[in-house]
Amino acid sequence: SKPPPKQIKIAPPVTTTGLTDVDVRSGMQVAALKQAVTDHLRYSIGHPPVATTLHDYYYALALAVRDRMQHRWLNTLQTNFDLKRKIVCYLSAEFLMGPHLGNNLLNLGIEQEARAALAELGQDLDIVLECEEEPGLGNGGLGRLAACYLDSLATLQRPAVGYGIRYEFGIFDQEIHDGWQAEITDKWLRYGNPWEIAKPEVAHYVNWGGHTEYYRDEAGNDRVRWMPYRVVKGTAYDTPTQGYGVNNCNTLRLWSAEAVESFDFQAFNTGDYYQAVEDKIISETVTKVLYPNDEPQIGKHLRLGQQYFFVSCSLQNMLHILSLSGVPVENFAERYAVQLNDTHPSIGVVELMRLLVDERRLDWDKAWAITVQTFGYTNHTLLPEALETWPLPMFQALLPRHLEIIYEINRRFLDEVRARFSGDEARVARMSLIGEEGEKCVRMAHLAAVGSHAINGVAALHSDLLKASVLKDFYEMWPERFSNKTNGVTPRRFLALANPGLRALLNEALGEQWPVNMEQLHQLEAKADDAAFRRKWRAIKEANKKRLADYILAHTDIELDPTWLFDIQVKRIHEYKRQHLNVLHIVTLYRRLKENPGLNISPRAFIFGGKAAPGYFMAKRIIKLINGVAETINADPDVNTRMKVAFVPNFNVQNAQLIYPAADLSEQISTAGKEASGTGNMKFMLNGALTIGTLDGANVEIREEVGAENFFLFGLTTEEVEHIKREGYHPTDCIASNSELRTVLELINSGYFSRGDAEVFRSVVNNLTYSDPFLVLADYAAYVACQERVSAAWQDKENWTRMSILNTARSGKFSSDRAIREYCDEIWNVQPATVKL
Ligand code: T68
Repeated sequence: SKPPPKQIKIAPPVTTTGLTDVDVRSGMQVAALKQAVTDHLRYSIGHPPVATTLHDYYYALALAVRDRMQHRWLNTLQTNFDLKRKIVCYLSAEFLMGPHLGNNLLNLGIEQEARAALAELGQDLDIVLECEEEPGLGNGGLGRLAACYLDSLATLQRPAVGYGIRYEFGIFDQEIHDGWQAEITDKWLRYGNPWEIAKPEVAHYVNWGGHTEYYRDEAGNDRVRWMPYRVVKGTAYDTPTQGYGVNNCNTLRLWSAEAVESFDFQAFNTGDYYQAVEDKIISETVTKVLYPNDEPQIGKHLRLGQQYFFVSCSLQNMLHILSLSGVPVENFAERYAVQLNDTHPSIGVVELMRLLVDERRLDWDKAWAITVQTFGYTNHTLLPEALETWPLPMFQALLPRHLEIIYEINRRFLDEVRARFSGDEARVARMSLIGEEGEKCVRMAHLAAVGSHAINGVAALHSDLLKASVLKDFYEMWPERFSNKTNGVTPRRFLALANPGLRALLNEALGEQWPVNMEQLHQLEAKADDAAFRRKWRAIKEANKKRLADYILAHTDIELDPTWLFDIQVKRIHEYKRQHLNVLHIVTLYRRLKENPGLNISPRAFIFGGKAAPGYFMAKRIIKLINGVAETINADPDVNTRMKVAFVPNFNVQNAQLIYPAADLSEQISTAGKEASGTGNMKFMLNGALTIGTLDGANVEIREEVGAENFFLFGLTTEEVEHIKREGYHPTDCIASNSELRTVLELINSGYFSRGDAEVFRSVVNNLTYSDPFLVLADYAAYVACQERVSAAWQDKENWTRMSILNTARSGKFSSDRAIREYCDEIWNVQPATVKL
């Protein structure tokens, strides 16, 4: 046998700049970053100088930044393993992360260094940042909330994994053609994704279809075996998520579906090559595309398949890691807190039972205790059309074993209901996991409620309504399970990153801790009375408005004056959000100006943005209406020196960061009781916009925080809405009693805003006239009157600025850090773990 090799010490290679390789991978100074970018340009990308593009610089800097996070990420994983801490697993079908590069530079604290390093290479960081294709793996509020929560979890040093789906195509890109929305597939992976790390060795197998068989095991127990029709493989792609000002770097783990090779081989061997290829295509379809519907549920087979796919991969992954750590499966709930982001992952309740009972052979009661202790459920909507149910035959065909388990959960659960409320069979039918009126279905909200120890709404009003309506019976059964967790947004991305001007002023006034201690913003209240401070505040707002005006000009050819009041409504287009109420006010103002050219109004830019679900007829007409009104008004010299309208195409996280900081007025005008919380309302407030809004969702709490005198309130309350609906609502009465409203509707109906075509908006006007499900006309007069108060208030610049400052000063509650602390303390029981380098 040979002697052991002599230990040789290898000196770290030194580059021409005198830096070591270690510096190039992890150094935070300008020289190290510059060398890292050059190295990545050469070794990771490898274009000759003549072919090097701006995008290459983006990619190289992204890789350099990822190297710096990698270091922190590995230490976080090791620390969590060593400390054996409980981990939050946030299950969400959507994560709307937005561009990574700017945020990661901010959270690592190396923006200036990166800017200088690029400058030395002849590049401008701001232009390089624009090269990033944002991962739009979500529809709107729900997906963005998940992203804000990941930011806060890492920043608050809580061990956490976000589990979701790596859609090959995210939310469609919106283009506006002749005023109509056109949908373009989002090929976000086209030029590669420097932020993800593929983990081909981290893979789990997911079954579909087939049937179940009963057998007796060696110990003589009756057991069930699932004989699937198809198996799909899920592979992990990890994106490190860096906390702000800490070393903690958590994981976003997204699953991608692939064909199982052995299946291909089988077909190969039998000579059926085409069958094998077809199987591969079917398997890969599972994670192909994000469903672009936000509220109404879409009962599609593939959607249920996506949900089960990512949830099964995630739970298998948790069990696998648990056993690697040598922790017995009985302790699952002590090590994992699993949160269901709406009902989309609620099949997890059943899947965990299957994994524990069928595969780990735990007895039912033990498994059920673990399951309920593990899960928490967040509800995001009360709209009946949005509540998820799956037709029984579809469910049975895809998940035959799960249906059996649901029947057993339901049998035991309904026994409990009968024991508590004996003789109340109506209640039993209402609460059942299976809906039996009409076509039989599985009720996912009931499943989530029964399988979770904690159930929460996303704003105080919404949590109350949840207990009084959709989950009333469940509240009566288990009041202790219910709580409120008002949403929050990350002040890092939506204030520090989006509004660098305001960041600098806040740093100067408060020091640099406010992004992680938003209560400090209260110290601004004293500054609201300081005229010099107000001047600075106004200058920042106006620069932000100029920045947005430039963007809008470049993308729409509409020129806006940054000295005007910027009145902004950006969010998904939905009847309950009432963009058309906003339009009715605009047309009202237009007519008033035409009738009375001398009218003294505050000049305003009305700005809209938002996507409509591709199949949502009314929402698409509303986009066309906004653009039609914009075209007419912007071209009319009688009014266009005092009002203009713009629709910003393709509202997404990237342009949102330009939009929120530029707002004077935030439109939050949903029908009371319909918007669960809203989070855009919070992003506007953070950036010093005043709100015009109804008493809906988190508006209620925003108004409480900022004070009634700094909020423009209008409209029916939830109780009034319900009362009117009960009594029978007749929108024609509103029209009959308001001649101005009648004229406005007639003008829209006449084709005035559609180049004479009186057909285009007939459906919108008819809907409002004869049905108006969201009480647009009932709130019209109050809204217009409230807008007059806004106009008057804008005339007093100094007082408007005071109110603007107070909005920012009192926005601390709406930091996602506050929300995440509440989840950690009251639902998850997860403690911080400090990560050292
Ligand atoms: C939103 N919901 C709520 N849903 O509407 C909003 N739905 O009030 C709240 O602030 C936000 O959630 C966060 O709590 C959504 O965004 C969806 O996007 C969605 C997607 C697929 C299916 C159903």
